[in-house]
Amino acid sequence: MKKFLLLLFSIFAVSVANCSLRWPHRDGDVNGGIPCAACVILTGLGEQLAQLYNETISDSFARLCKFLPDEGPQELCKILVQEFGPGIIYLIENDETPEVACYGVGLCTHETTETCFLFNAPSPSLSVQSLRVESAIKRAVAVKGRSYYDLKDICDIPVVKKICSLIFRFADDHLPVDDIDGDFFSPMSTLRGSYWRGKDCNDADKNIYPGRKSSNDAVVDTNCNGVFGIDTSTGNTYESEWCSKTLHRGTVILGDSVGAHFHIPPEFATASEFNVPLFDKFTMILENEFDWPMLSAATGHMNNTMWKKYFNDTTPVSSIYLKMKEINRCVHRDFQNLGVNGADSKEMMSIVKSLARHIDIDYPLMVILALLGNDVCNHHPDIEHMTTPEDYYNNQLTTLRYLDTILPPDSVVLAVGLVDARVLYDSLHDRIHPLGALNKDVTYTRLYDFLNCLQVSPCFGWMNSNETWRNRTTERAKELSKTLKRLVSEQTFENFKAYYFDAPVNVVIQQWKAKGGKVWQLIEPVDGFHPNQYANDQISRVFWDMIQEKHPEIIPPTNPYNEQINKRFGDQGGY
Ligand SMILES: *[C@@H]1O[C@H](CO)[C@@H](O)[C@H](O)[C@H]1NC(C)=O
Ligand SMILES: *[C@@H]1O[C@H](CO)[C@@H](O)[C@H](O)[C@H]1NC(C)=O
Ligand SMILES: *[C@@H]1O[C@H](CO)[C@@H](O)[C@H](O)[C@H]1NC(C)=O
Ligand SMILES: *[C@@H]1O[C@H](CO)[C@@H](O)[C@H](O)[C@H]1NC(C)=O
Ligand SMILES: *[C@@H]1O[C@H](CO)[C@@H](O)[C@H](O)[C@H]1NC(C)=O
Ligand SMILES: *[C@@H]1O[C@H](CO)[C@@H](O)[C@H](O)[C@H]1NC(C)=O
Ligand SMILES: [Ca+2]
Ligand SMILES: [Ca+2]
Ligand SMILES: [Ca+2]
Repeated sequence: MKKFLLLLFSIFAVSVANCSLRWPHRDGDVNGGIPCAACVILTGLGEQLAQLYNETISDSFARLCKFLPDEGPQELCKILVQEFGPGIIYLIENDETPEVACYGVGLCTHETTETCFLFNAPSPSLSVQSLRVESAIKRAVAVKGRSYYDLKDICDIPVVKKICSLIFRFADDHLPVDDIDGDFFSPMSTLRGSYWRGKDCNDADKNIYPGRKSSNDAVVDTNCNGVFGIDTSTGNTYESEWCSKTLHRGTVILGDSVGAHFHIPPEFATASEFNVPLFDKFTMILENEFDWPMLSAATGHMNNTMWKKYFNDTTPVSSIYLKMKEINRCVHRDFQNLGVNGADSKEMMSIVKSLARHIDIDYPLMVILALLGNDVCNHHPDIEHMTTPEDYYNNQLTTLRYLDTILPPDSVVLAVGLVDARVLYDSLHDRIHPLGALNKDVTYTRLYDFLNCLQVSPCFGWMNSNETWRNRTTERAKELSKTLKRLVSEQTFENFKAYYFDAPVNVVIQQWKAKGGKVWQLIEPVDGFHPNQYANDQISRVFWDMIQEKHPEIIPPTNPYNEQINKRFGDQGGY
């Protein structure tokens, strides 16, 4: 999944990261890996633009760069076109395919006997194919007069260096980048700021942040929930009158890209939709790691009116956090989304350290621990490399033991099992991917095979045309879910009670099918993998129902003062 994310970075921002981030340092990728995938997809989109605007491929590459935001991404795009353009343009103009052109300039390579194809099928004969590639390499070098840049050093290009360091900063520690007082909460929205964790209402004081226990707040709102001041009719503070008598539980998700709500607007992969305004929020999207936690099933708290062009804006946003706030308005802003793209049980042991909570001075939490599939997805291509039940048990136990050292007493942890993602292939394989919208050439099966050929797929086992693999992946996922259920039943913790839940995604899909819906309607079209906005809304509703039905004791009592709080404090400072 990390690799897949880098692929996106390289495609959309063309803001390619170095190497310590595993790119293009090819650990595991073959045949050119991410640079090859990025080259083929971008060249294919360039070709589509040329077709749409009846222009040369050289003009459409220039057009492509101009769509990107001015700063880094556009510069980098131009540098890459300068470096690789001559060969690619020459080959495309001489009727080669994007794939062959990318082999020609050395971005795709042959580490296996396979040649990786996306838009066009390879020649049926292996030897014809390799002659074609060899000739492309010779011609590309001839037209440039020298061999092509080895992308290994891309972060050494000055304009790229800045982008690289930005990516390193947030890709590794998952903490807000703008956080002056160091309390792990931020007044800024992106870069793990208030879209991810409730906004810091005072970034100059580390004793003021969401979730802090407070029975005072006479003058200052120390927990950023928008409730403060003195009720002159009684002489008491509003916090003590309206908030201190009802159990307060904040909402946290420890999760993966599904928890963080990964979403690439399909327009980004559709040449006919490209225009400058489409990319105007591009920097924000990058700074959010292509995630939309503020619209997610766990911690969503905004509507998508603001991002109309990136979503179907008729789709509602609901979330577990919003339900918790409906019950008790005092929990306003007390949420943290620690979803990390690609996270599995091993990575979670360190991600959990970015949770902001003080065992003595903060309110209890409801923590959702939901790692839905990376333990069976991350590791290609051998079943031996999926997380074993033993490792999974120990990893998850380590995370829970750590939580026990920081969660205030009276917290709860909802441990969620893995999904069965075989539905992805079943419902998508013969559908057309947005990259193929223009010429009806790229099906999901093609895309899956292409990403697997380069070993950069977010999930080798499930996004696979081989049913044996899909079944094996599901088998292991079921074993791991069982393991988690067992763990929760046989371990006890000091400060919280743990509960096991089956993944609500599975239930959402069953219900949708029962209503006559098609599964693809719930899936992100570009990655063909994640639940979309509509599904996120359903997930939060279904999960809430599951909690109410199976363990109603998890849900705190309703605050009888909600209406008064609403009347006096309105939106409580918003988000
Ligand atoms: C890029 O990778 C190389 C080797 O992997 C490393 O020495 C260098 O410091 C990295 N550059 C950045 C900006 O991290
Ligand atoms: C495309 O452009 C070429 C030359 O610029 C012109 O001859 C041709 O008629 C154009 N085709 C279409 C469909 O506009
Ligand atoms: C969406 O949020 C904005 C700002 O918070 C608000 O003004 C608007 O009414 C909301 N739209 C819908 C449809 O709820
Ligand atoms: C948006 O979603 C609604 C219902 O969720 C659906 O009826 C409609 O067709 C969707 N619109 C687009 C453009 O996908
Ligand atoms: C599917 O994968 C399995 C395991 O690698 C392999 O044994 C089998 O031959 C493959 N089936 C097809 C149809 O390629
Ligand atoms: C995969 O699993 C399904 C359902 O469990 C089963 O019907 C099918 O035969 C299995 N296929 C293979 C190749 O194992
Ligand atoms: Ca802060
Ligand atoms: Ca603060
Ligand atoms: Ca307060």
